[in-house]
Amino acid sequence: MGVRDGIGTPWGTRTPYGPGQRWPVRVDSHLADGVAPDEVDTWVRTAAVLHSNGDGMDLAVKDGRLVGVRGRADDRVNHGRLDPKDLFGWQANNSPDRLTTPLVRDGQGELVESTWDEAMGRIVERSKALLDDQGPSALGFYTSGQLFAEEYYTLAAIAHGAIGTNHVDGNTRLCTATAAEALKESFGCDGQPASYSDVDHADVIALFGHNAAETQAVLWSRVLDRLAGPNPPALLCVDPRDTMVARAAAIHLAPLPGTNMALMNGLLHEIIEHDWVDHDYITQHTVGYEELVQQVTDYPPERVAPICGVPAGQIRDAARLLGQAQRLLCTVLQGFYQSHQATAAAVQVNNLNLIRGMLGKPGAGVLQMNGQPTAQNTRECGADGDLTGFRNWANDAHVAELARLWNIEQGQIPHYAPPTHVMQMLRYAENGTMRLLWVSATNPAVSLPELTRVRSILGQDRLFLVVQDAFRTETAELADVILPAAIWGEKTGTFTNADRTVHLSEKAVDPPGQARSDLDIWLDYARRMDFRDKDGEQFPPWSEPESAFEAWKKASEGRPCDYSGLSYDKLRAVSGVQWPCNADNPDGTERLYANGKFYAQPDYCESYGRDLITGAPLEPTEYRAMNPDGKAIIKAAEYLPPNETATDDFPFMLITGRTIYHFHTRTKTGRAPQLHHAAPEVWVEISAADAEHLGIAEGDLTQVRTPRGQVHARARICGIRERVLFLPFHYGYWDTEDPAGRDGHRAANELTLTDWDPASKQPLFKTAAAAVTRLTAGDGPSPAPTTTASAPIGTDVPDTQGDATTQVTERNADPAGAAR
Ligand SMILES: Nc1nc2c(c(=O)[nH]1)N[C@H]1C(S)=C(S)[C@@H](COP(=O)(O)OP(=O)(O)OC[C@H]3O[C@@H](n4cnc5c(=O)[nH]c(N)nc54)[C@H](O)[C@@H]3O)O[C@H]1N2
Ligand SMILES: Nc1nc2c(c(=O)[nH]1)N[C@H]1C(S)=C(S)[C@@H](COP(=O)(O)OP(=O)(O)OC[C@H]3O[C@@H](n4cnc5c(=O)[nH]c(N)nc54)[C@H](O)[C@@H]3O)O[C@H]1N2
Ligand SMILES: [Mo]
Repeated sequence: MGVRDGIGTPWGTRTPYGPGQRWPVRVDSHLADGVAPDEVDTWVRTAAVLHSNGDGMDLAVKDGRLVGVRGRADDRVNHGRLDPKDLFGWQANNSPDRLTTPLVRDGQGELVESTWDEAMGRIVERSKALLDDQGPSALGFYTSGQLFAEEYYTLAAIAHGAIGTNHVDGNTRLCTATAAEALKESFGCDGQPASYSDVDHADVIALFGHNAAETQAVLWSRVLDRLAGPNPPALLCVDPRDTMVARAAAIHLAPLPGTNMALMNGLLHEIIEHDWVDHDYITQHTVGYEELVQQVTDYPPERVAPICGVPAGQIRDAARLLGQAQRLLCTVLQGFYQSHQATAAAVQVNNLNLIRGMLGKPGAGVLQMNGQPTAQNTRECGADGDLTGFRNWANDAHVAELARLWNIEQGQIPHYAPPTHVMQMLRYAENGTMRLLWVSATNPAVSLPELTRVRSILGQDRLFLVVQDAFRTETAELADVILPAAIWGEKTGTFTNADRTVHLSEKAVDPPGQARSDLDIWLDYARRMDFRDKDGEQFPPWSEPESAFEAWKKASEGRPCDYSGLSYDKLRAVSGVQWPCNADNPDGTERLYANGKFYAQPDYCESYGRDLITGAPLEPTEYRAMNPDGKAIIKAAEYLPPNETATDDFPFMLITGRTIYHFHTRTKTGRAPQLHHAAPEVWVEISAADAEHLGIAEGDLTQVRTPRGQVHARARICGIRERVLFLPFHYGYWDTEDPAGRDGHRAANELTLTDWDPASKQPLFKTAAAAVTRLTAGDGPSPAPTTTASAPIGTDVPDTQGDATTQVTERNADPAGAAR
């Protein structure tokens, strides 16, 4: 047993292990000051909700309140470990800032406390009027990657089924739309091929635009433990910043933002040229290889090097590492998904594993990572522009099946076009065809691009905005009705992490005041709207979490994301089960495609795919002709320069992203003192050469500008590549004096642009041209953490560390009781 500073040492003590060995257990726990372990009344089962890793954990409850957390030793994902956000973030549940009653606008336009009857009454009245006057398309729903499967399935049934609007999306559009799209393009269907346990076997792990050290900190601990053990894997890092991943890597490629596609074509060029290719696998299990060979002929390293700003020799070295790997695990995340040519580039990582035959066996596979804890469920349940159960909106038989399941007319489920993506929904709200927008568990007034525009659209009088949240966010300030939500720890439901692991999260404490679960709120809405199925029965027919889960199981049966073999009781007995879990796979499924069979048959696939450059959907007949036998699809694409590139006025490329201590718009982590103090304010990362050139010193206040706006941030001089700036996007305005905040000069999305990937429709948060100038001298170093990618180059910056309240207990458990 040991004690560590949970802030200063975020990855904890190493527990080294070798290839093929079981990752040792290390149970992390943290209890509120003054609470001893034997004073805890109950420990309640859940998993982490401040990232997609799905770390199994228990919540400590005392006197009806949360008082701490402990990792689960028997959990297949984390083997007991927890990251800083999980160790301290639960305190937000207890915050005095929680919403406890509904709020509505009074005659003066002020938000005032109200009752559920009044608030729901207003929503129902407006919904009915709009349905009568304009029809279902006047209503839109914008949800999250942070609710439970039961809740998404309910929303999907209400929105797609009962109401029949096509305007349903999740913030997963900003997050993992490209993951889903890339998987559909290559494998015909969403679903991660690989498993986290592949880290235990891989000899090469390649991270593409994925700062796992900060964003999946426990997964990173697993990698660090492999690196500390015998026969460690070699890492490849592709990221313009000097992240902890980059520092641990054998090879670090730092491409200019927006050039991933060129780099991938260069790597594939080398791999094909050296014939590091599994021809048998390609012949038996794929279509499209010849086009890839043709396409990448034009991308020798010498051509790619100046585009990416990466030396040709480094590209060759990286290709050799990838090409000669015996067990290659690749992960991809926002450095690809939110960058230029997102889907096209992410698909090339799938191609890499396909042509190397690196799929479905221990240590070999692809993780098109998720970000949010429950993003996988938004997609599976169909709350985001996918159809429930990975059904294909362009396949009438799939729509008919869904209509039978819901016992409604097929024509009621809109499928004339792909479901509307959120950027398009904004446009409909802007031009007035969408009049009611119901936002749940997301904060678009901070997280969507080009905030001036977002605020003006959401703030319009003619748009009836409903915001369902636990806190009075920047978005809530614009609402007509605010509904107080119960959150994680206060309600029961299931969710699924990035490697298909399903966890049950049980209610530990009551929600504050009158707050209610999202499930209860939507079912209440359905009853008040009096939605009925074909037989006049109330719809949806379920009434609480477990019956919703049973209904979802039926909807998923026979589909790739098959939950039919799961139950709440099973999830109480086993800590984490990977789907598909059904009669054939009662214990779940570790890896997809182990047999070289894909979910890509024309009658079964989730999508017929799109043109990677234009985004145009393929016709069913085109797909059938291309891939009659349902093999994996190798899709090639050319590199195109970004739409916005550096100019004389805006000579930098601006990227945005995360730090380990905060989650998104900080509604939770900003209210945990330990996390707040570790990274209290926005900063901007700049290279030493650029800083010197511009006369900027560590801690100076700067202005970062793009054609959309400006942000004021203190400079952190660090290892980012030259001509690139990085801003964390966590800092909105709720905790500033002025709710419009520093005259609107703090949130990174003041600067980002209204543009998205043609295939996945994911906005580009990581490719924009910007300028930076010094405003005033600093009075000390910038508030950026020193433990992470923002580590300073100078040594006179004090280390980021915790205090008496950040102690974390580590216990190395006896292997007998250990995780599988
Ligand atoms: N601590 C923490 N963890 C989180 C979250 C959080 O808010 N905080 N959020 C969760 C969610 S929802 C998500 S989606 C994930 C995101 O997890 P990540 O994708 O790992 O995080 P980001 O910081 O958004 O971006 C990753 C990296 O992309 C690099 N990058 C930027 N532009 C480019 C480019 O053009 N090419 C390449 N190759 N790289 C580029 C950046 O330098 C950055 O280091 O994290 C999840 N985990
Ligand atoms: N510039 C830039 N912008 C980005 C990104 C970036 O890298 N750069 N990343 C994008 C990505 S990947 C993501 S995922 C988004 C995240 O962006 P958002 O989703 O807007 O961020 P969050 O702060 O997580 O907002 C979630 C909200 O849900 C509330 N909430 C939590 N649990 C519950 C619940 O159970 N019920 C209800 N009703 N509410 C709940 C929280 O209080 C919070 O207000 O940001 C995107 N925006
Ligand atoms: Mo995300």
